Amino acid sequence: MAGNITFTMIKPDAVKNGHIGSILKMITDAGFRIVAMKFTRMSVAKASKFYDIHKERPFFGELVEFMTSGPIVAAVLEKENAVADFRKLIGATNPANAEEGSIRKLYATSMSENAVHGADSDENALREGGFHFATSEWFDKDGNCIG
Ligand code: 3AN
Repeated sequence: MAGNITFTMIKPDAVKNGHIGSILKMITDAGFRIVAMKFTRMSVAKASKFYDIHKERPFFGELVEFMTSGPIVAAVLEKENAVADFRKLIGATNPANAEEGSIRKLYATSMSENAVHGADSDENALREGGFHFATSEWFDKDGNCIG
């Protein structure tokens, strides 16, 4: 499956603003299949570990605070060329630079409250998917558990 997998989170701002359904529709309309999905709220410890790669960045504290401020939808998605195609669908990190029709253009309000996360490499997609889901929670297109 590597190469065809990405990992996403619908962030607390988009959840709070009632955009879960619209964002999931954009994702599935774009041809992504849901492999694993859950509605959950991350603890500070879990979010800090998830964003460990950014721990030296000046916005790390703000990022962890925001990502733990409410529930998120976490999901593993499958599609050919998943990571790149999903990054295109969500648009630039800063919504001011996000392309017309992208998820962030429609639903993000700032650099930190930017509605969705998308993994930035095949390796990180698998690492992040594995971080949030046991293999028993991953399903193939026939509905069979992968783990
Ligand atoms: P992306 O999510 O587009 O891959 P990254 O990996 O550069 O962007 O940053 C991870 C997350 O950190 C972003 N989604 C955003 O929520 C937050 N972030 C990035 N840059 C900033 C910034 N300058 N100020 C506040 N938050 C930021």
